[in-house]
Amino acid sequence: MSNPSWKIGFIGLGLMGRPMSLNLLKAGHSVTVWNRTASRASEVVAAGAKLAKTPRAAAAAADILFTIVSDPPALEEILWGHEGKDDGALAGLGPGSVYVDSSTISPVMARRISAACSERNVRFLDAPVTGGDWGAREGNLVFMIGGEAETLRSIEPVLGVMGKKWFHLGPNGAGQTIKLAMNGILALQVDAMAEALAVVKKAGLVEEQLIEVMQSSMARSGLLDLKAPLMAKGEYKPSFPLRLMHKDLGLLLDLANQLGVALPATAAAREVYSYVKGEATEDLDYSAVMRFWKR
Ligand code: NA7
Repeated sequence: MSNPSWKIGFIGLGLMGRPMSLNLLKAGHSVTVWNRTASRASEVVAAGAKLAKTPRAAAAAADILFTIVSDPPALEEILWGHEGKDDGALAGLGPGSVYVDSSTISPVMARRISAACSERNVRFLDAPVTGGDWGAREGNLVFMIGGEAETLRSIEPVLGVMGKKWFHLGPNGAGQTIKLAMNGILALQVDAMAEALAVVKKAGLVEEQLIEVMQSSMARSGLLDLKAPLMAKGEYKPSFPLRLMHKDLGLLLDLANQLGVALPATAAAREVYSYVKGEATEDLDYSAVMRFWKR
């Protein structure tokens, strides 16, 4: 059970942040939220959260601040604020507080945030998550953590409200590195499934039978369980949006480039994700990569 006397700031109430903050409220924490589109905070405010006027105010109200927003530019705006306004979250964080970012961003940015936090005597963890919106609702997320082990230990009870597992993976940036590597595998797996399903369909066979055979083989996986039947049916309600997977593939390719590692399969898959993203008129799950073949 987490200590309900902790004051928590929570920035970013999207598909992931909304259920995560609701779980913190359910556990009895005092939660102050901020979201760019204030109307999307109404469910969380109705559940007992206070609504801050700026990211800075949400940070100032917190012993522990969480952020989970789309991408590096969004986080940059939230942390450093708008020019001349001094409304960024970093300016609000008090000495001794803990800041946890669960967005998926670059490891380089995670280290830049860590340096900015050190200057303010704030302890920072990069803590991206896996588990999708279902995991966020059920409090079943898995956190991949970079930063000081001691800082992680101090917030474990709070993580336990939103997640079932966390891994300490190294210094700041390590959580993001593992997350990007993992998402590279997921993106390739789904892309490979889409290719195979397209062949089976064109051959006049039943797509679901490929899934059934695979689930009886060494290739069986949870991903196949979740995504393949929806891909066969053409149902792509976002659980992990394709636009975010596309962003992560870009971040992974940048990281590999910095490290001097060639990722030819990832580069090819990103082209397919780019195509589907470019054609989409609605928000889609990343399994909609299937649309490249089912046009
Ligand atoms: P969503 O559902 O797209 O939510 C994104 C959140 O980020 C949402 O709160 C947005 O606010 C916020 N956002 C986006 N751009 C900005 C800018 N420029 N400034 C401030 N806030 C912004 O994403 P998920 O919840 O699925 O995923 C979040 C992260 O976890 C992401 O990094 C994934 O890769 C993993 P809005 O409501 O649109 O005003």
